[in-house]
Amino acid sequence: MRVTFVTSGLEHLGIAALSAYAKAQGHETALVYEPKPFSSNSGPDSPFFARLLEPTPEETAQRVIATKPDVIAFSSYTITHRWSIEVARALKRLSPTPIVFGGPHVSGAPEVSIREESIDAVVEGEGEGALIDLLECAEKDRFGRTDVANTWFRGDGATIRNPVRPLIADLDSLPWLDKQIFYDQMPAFEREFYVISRRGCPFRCSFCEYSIFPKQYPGEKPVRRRSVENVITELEHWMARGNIRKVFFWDAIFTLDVHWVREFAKAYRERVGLPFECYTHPHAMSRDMAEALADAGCSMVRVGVQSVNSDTLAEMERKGDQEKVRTTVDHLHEVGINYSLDHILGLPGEGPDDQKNALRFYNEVRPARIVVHWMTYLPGTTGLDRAVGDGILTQEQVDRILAGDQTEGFEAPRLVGPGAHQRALEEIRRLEVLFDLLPLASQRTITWLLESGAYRRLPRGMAVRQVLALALALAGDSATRERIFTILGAAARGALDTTRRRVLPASLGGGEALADTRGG
Ligand code: B12
Ligand code: SF4
Repeated sequence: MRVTFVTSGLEHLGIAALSAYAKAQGHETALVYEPKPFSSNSGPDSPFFARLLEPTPEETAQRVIATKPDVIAFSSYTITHRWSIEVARALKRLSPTPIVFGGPHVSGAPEVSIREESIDAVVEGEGEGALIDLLECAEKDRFGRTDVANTWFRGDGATIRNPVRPLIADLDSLPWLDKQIFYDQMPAFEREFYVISRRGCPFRCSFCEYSIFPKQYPGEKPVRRRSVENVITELEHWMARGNIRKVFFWDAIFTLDVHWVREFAKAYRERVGLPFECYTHPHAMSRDMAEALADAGCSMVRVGVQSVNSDTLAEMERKGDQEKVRTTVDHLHEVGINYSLDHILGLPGEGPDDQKNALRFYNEVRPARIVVHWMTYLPGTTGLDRAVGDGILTQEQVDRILAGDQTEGFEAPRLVGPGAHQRALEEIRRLEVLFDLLPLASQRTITWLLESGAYRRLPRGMAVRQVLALALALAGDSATRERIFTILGAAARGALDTTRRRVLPASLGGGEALADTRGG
């Protein structure tokens, strides 16, 4: 059987995992990847350029059909779900091939997602086993069975929900990710090698996808990790091609087990030796851990801070406080590792004063970068469940989020009404630029901008933030530069491909001819 995956945005490790697994079980795979650089929330977003230079759902559907799939598979994020549905609808107008959806969005809202007529099956949770079962029971225009574990179907009149199968306990038993499926189309992705050494997270922050876990997998152990040998051998294999400049470990928290990290450090330093970046949590960092990371040659650690207000963190069921962050960055500073801090704006109950406190604190600890997100209410999370009761969202807004319709407005700032809330949000938006500026400006400049109120006169908006991000990349370490160049490279390549497909006849490499060469 041949499964064609359809995705947009950046490299997708879940699809690479599923593709490798399907191939190992004797199936064929193809990928239709649309960079969508101007609307993916991951690069230089612009509705004008998106309309001009990005493919329409119909164009993407044509590319999918050209790969001659037996099953079509989408992986949805909340921000990409609407686009995925539009492509799925265009596909159904062209062909009855079964369409299956998986990924974080539908995992968080399976009962709503399966109501969409263009979707034949929705997979929740870990997808390897379910995908293989679905491939094996795929017939010409339908799935022949509806008892596939992890999978939701539309029955006659009622929704069919199947239980989830146990999580894969031994990650070493899985094949390495099929990275080639992305590199064939976007060679720049190989420069920064994305890898995961573990699945799952022990924590349950209410704004995070992992808060769904106890509901979805009651009684299961969430965190599983590959052996050091398995990870290092994979890296050696890819390094031999000579294209990787840097490695990024996307584990939710890389630093959970100091014994594993020590063993990893020795092997990584001796056999890989490339700079790498990873995530930590303030409750998962110690002096020993920082030393082990330094020993391995770690170039940057991303620290999930999110808020410096202990009450907010407690409210979000997130462990940690300002002191834990301080000791974390002290450890990293002492061993000479750069750190970047993740911060969330618009958390429930937080106003401009909380952001000013955060800025004062960040200005003391002086990170190399601050990654700022607005609070997002994601399907299935405990944060979304509570938002209606707490008066933050209306039921109608929740319904739109679950359906993937509120593709932008599911972020906090666009959800509150007029009045004091609106004024507070305006002020937070003015402060936002200081988070981007902080690593580039001196401590005194930031203090002056913040305490004198001069930050209110700074230019702001997405364009300013993007210019600052570019400036930071150019001024910062080579790792950050690599990421920016990869994203810009994806933007250029995506725009070029769409233009070529529209302008050139098939005989000169446009239209369907291009679609054919890029599938598989
Ligand atoms: C690594 C990572 C990234 C990486 C790589 C993306 C990727 N998916 O590989 C990068 C940096 C590119 C990234 C970007 C973003 N991310 Co991210 N990312 C993660 C992270 C930390 C780990 C994902 C991972 O690699 N898991 C391991 C792989 C093997 O598992 P998986 O992708 O979940 O896939 C498995 C199952 O979900 C399922 N499955 C998935 N798809 C399908 C499809 C089918 C057909 C089937 C059958 C099964 C199936 O089977 C897979 C194998 O078991 C998660 C955290 C989390 N809780 O998962 C967030 C997470 C997925 N990201 C998230 C978000 C919001 C984003 C961004 C939108 C952020 C932003 N604003 O820019 C962007 C989206 C960019 C884009 N459009 O491409 C959210 C998604 C929530 C949601 N409901 O949409 C998560 C859940 C974090 C959170 N906030 O809770 N991310
Ligand atoms: S620690 Fe990070 S990955 Fe784990 S639940 Fe909290 S936000 Fe999610």
